[in-house]
Amino acid sequence: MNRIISFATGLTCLWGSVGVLSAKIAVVEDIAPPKLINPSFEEQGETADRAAGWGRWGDWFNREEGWTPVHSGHCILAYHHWEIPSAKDSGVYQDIAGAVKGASYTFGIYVSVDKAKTPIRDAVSIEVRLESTVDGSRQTIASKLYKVADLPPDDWQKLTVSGSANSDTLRVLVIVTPSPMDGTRGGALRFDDAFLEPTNSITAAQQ
Ligand SMILES: [Ca+2]
Repeated sequence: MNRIISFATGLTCLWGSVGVLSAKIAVVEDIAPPKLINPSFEEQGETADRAAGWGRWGDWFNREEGWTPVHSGHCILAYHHWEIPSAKDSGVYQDIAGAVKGASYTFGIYVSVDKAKTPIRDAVSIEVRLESTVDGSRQTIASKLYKVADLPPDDWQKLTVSGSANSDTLRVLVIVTPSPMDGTRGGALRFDDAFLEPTNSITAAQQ
């Protein structure tokens, strides 16, 4: 008798777990996914060389209205590698609220490389990164490094990184590491059309 009761109780727990799981999936699907502000860099920030909604650090990572080609609109973010004075990195970022903890997100951006005359003068790498803030501290939840040498010249390439949020906050980042050799840097990087999507929706759309 006890065994029957125990089996019945276990079955109830099992179905209860399935119900909770279904409810969690439904909640993730029902919440509007967080979106980036100004993903095509068309809107200027405090000054014309800054993109509204985006923070930055380091040198020469500017919003440009006159550069071509663009991926869409008429503005891009441009990294002026030939003008970089030191080996310090430069980056741009945006903070997003309304993520679902535990859900996977994909951040991406398009890049077009204006190559230097010789490869040794090119920037070294582009990192795309996702962070979450937990207990007041930022944590890297996913990072992907693209070597500039591996990217073709003057052709838009999609860079992506996917990771699960550790809280309801996300920070998306693009970080460029320049050539270490002062006085020899060349070329530039053009960035346009950043995006942030639930990873599952991207996978489904590609099927
Ligand atoms: Ca644009």
